[in-house]
Amino acid sequence: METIFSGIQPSGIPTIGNYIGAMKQFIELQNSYNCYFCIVDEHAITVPQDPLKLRQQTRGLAALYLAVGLDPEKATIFIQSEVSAHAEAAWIIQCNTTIGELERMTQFKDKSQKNGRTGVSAGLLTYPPLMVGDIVLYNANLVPVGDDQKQHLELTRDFVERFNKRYGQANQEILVLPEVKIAEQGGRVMSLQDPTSKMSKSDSNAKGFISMLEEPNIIRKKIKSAVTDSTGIIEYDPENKPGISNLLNIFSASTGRPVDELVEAYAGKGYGDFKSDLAEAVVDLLTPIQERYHALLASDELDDILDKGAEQARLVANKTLQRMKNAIGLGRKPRKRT
Ligand code: ATP
Ligand code: LTN
Repeated sequence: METIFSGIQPSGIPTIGNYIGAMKQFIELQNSYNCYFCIVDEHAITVPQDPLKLRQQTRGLAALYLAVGLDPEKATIFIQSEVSAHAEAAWIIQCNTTIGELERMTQFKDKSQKNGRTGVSAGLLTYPPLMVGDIVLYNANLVPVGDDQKQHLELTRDFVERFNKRYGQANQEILVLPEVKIAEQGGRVMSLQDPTSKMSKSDSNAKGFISMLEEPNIIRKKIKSAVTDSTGIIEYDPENKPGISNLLNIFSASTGRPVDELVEAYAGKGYGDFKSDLAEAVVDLLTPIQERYHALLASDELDDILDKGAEQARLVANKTLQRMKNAIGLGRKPRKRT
């Protein structure tokens, strides 16, 4: 069975963008792959976080993983900082990655442009190696992510090829070369207020995103005020009509109804009707998830699952880390495993 790894940062409450682009794929894939789904809290601290809130969001994200339908019997669910191999591997990877490669990452360019290069943490620049570590430690073959992570996956593949070439013995690869897997539809859910930029949980304008824990009335309000255009015609044309096309994508991903079918069903109808049906579809999608989420947060079950998950993750991650250390000559002598 092939292996999958993916992670979400507890840097806020996940949005329907995270659900459609990432979590929805996780649920489908857990039946046919050996899966590791991580709450990547070490990634979240590349920007300042309030300690209390970070803890709540970390536990909350774990509860959401379960609430959307991830099954701890099928997938290993764990918190990144509870497996120390991640931070160790990231150091080795940083030392085998150039500053030039990291400075080319669009996510770094965007985030550092907003705050000025000297005002952002060094971690914001060196965070892709931490992500590379996440993936290689579990020997992942496939990484399901949203469209915005493509470039980081390319960096991961470049790293693996370079590392294997530099340190591998003849025909013996140290690390597995992973492939990216982008959702066929909904790999890039756009902001409701600016449909040319990605929906983001850390957007300062809360009207731009719908969080997965949003109350029904707020969901209705946000969808009602979503930016569209003045033509009033419901058609799928992301280039010229990004607003309505984004709403069509969200509608389709929330209900499983193909975009074409929705376009046909709403032919001749106005944006008002469309938006109110879409709002109900999103409410129907999120309500049962929210109910399960609240029940899980109040139970002991969650911590037991995460303890077990970290234990399982450590076993695999430590083995790979030891393989990396052995290959590059760290320590007095090669060891079999820790
Ligand atoms: P932030 O918005 O705080 O910068 P983020 O939501 O982009 O963070 P993560 O929480 O790490 O970052 O994202 C987790 C997963 O969700 C990744 O696979 C990412 O590609 C995906 N994702 C995030 N936003 C979207 C979106 N708008 N559409 C589709 N997928 C998304
Ligand atoms: N960098 C990603 C989150 C992330 C991830 C990973 C995704 C961290 N480690 C490993 C897939 C695999 C982000 O910012 N969205």
